Amino acid sequence: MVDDEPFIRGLTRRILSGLGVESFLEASSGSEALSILKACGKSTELILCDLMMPDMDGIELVRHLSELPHPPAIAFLSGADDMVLKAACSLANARLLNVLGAVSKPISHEEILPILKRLEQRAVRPSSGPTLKIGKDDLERGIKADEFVLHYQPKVSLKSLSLSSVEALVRWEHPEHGMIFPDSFIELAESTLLIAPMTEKLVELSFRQLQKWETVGLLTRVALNLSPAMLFDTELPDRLSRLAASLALDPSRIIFEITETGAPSDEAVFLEIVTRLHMHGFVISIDDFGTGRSSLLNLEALPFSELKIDRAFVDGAAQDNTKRNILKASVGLAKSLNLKIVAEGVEHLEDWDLVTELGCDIVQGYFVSRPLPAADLPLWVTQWQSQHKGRKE
Ligand code: G
Ligand code: G
Ligand code: MN
Repeated sequence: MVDDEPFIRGLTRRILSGLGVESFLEASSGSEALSILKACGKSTELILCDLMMPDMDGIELVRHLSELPHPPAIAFLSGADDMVLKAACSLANARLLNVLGAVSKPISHEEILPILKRLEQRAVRPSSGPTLKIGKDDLERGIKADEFVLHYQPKVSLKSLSLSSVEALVRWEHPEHGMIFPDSFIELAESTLLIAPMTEKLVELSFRQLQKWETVGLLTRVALNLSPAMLFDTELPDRLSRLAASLALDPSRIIFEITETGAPSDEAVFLEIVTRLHMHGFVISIDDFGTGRSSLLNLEALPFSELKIDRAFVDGAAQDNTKRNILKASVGLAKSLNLKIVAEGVEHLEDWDLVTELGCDIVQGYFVSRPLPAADLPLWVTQWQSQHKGRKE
C-alpha cells in the first residue's frame, strides 16, 4: 500500500486483514515503495497505489513499476476525480501493467473486494498457451493454397431491424494449427505486404459469396477491411471495379472499411485510392472511429458515407458516462455530416437500447450475432427475421 497519509494506510490495513490478506507492506511514497519491491522481488502480488503523493507521485511510480522484471498487479486509490483515476488506469495499461481497478478514497470493503477477486482469478488462470509463431513463408504458402476463408458478421439496421450488410472477417484454416484468427497473422501480412495479394483474393471470394447467397434468395451487401498497408497501389480501384463488373455486382453493394494510414508520406496515394474507390461507386466506411487509427482529420479529407464507432466506446456505454458522451457526440457529428453511423461491439441489451435511443443507424456485435461461416448466414437471417417480425416498422 502506497499512500502518504498514515490514516489511510491504517484503514486499508484493517479492511484487508478483515478480508484475510496475510501480508501487508506499507510505503509512504513512491520511492519507498520501489525500494521495498526491489528488496522482496517477485513475492508482491498487488500494489494499491495513491496518485497524489509528494516526492514521487503514482504516475511516476507506474513508470518505474513497468521497468521491474516482475511487476505486481496494480490498483489505484485516490481522492482525485474519476477522470484522473481512469487516466491512471489507461496509462498503466499502456505500460502493460496488470491493472485491477480504481477506487476512490476512503476505501470500503465493497470496493476492495472485487479487486482481490480479480487478483485471485488472474492468479489461477493458466497463462495463455504458446502464441503461434507464423512465418512469412507459411503465410505465402497459405495464400497460394487458398487456406484463408471469410466469416461474416451481420450488421443490422436499427430502423427496420433487417440485415443491412455483413462484415467479412478473415480466418486461416491452417493444415497444422487449425483455425487461426487475424490477430495472429494480420500484422505479419501487413509488414511483409502479403496483405495485398491476400486481401485481393478475399475480395473476390466475398464477391462470389454475394452471388451464391443471391441464388438462395439472400440479397445483401458485404463490408471488407482494407488495410492501409495495401493502399499504395494506384491500380487497385480499377482492378476491383473490373472484378465487380465481371460478376455483375453493383459496387454500391460493396463497403470498404478503412482506417487511417500511419505514414503521412503515403497520405497522397492513400487519398487517391480511396477517392477512386468512391468514384467507382464503392461505399467507404471509416473503421475504428475514435481510436488512434481514425481521426477527425479523415472526416474532412475522405469521401465516405459510414462511420463505425469503435467498440471501446460502445461496449459498456450504458454504464459509463464518458463512453456514453463520446458515443452521443459521435452520433451528432455523423448526423450533421449526413453519414450512417454503425455502433460496433454491442454485446448487451442495455447497450443495444442505448444506441437505439441515441439514434445510431446500424448495429454490429455479439448481441446480434458472432461472425458466421458463409453457409450459416441464410438460416441466421431467417431466424432473425422471424424473431423481429412483430417489431418491424
Ligand atoms: O474477428 P476478428 O478477430 O476477425 O478480427 C480482428 C481484427 O482483424 C479486426 O480489427 C479486423 O478489422 C481485422 N481483420 C479481419 N479480417 C480482415 C481482413 O480481411 N483484412 C484486414 N486488413 N483486416 C482484417
Ligand atoms: O476492427 P474491426 O472493426 O474490423 O473489428 C471487428 C472485430 O470486432 C472482429 O474481430 C469481430 O469479431 C469483433 N467483434 C464484433 N462484435 C463484437 C462484440 O460484440 N464484442 C467483441 N468483443 N468483439 C466483437
Ligand atoms: Mn472492420
